[in-house]
Amino acid sequence: MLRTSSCDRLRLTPPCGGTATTPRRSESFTLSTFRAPPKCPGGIKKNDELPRPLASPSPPPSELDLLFRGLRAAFFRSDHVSADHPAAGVLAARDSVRLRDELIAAGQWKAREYTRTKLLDGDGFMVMLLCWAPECASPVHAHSCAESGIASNCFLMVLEGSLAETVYGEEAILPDGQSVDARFGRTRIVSAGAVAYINDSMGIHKVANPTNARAVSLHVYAPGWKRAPLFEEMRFEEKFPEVDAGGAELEIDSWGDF
Ligand code: CSS
Ligand code: FE2
Repeated sequence: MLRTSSCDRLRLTPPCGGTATTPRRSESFTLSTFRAPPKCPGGIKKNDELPRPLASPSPPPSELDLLFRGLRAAFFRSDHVSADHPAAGVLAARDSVRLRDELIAAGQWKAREYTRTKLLDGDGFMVMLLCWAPECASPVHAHSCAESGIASNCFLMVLEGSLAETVYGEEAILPDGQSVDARFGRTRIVSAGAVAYINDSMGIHKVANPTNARAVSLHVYAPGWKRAPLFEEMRFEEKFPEVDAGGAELEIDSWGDF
């Protein structure tokens, strides 16, 4: 006759949905391996299924994750960058409102200036967040790196507010090669959600926030650069209310305090 201990009695209680089994002698007193049956508040009928552990759903990727993944894939596919590069489609497919919400805390703000925050140093590209105080402007600049001479491309997506982009073609560049005639500038407004693109073969540009509200933009430079060549804007007649810029050469690690 088998001696019954309290342990045996526990083990002989059917676990939720399970059936009682006669313990084999070798394991019947093995306290260290005993596991209490799960609690079954509603009572368990014989053939009920054991409750399945809840699957923990992985959170959906952030808009920024999707952007970074898309850009990595786009630049892996092609390093021949133009307005039609797959990166343009990747940017256009992203939700600018969600991106803005995810990124706004990363931005830096300075009165009457714009700031740059590097978000990603990718392979063949760089992503920056630019925060534009009301009424500030970049200098007129090209997108080849002044240090390496390597031509870069700029995709710009406005996430908040709107920006005015003024493009200068070759005809605007004055004989000194370092200044432009402001009268030749073509300005357009880039509103939240819109994407603009430029490279040096299309012209050089300046970007401004001429409004009295702040603006935020996301820039993809391909490839990244260290210092951009600057041009002085010569005003021979007043065409627009002046939101002017000048100053030192534009360096990637400094803010646009022009
Ligand atoms: N490249 C400019 C902004 S307009 S593309 C800058 O970083 O200051
Ligand atoms: Fe630019």
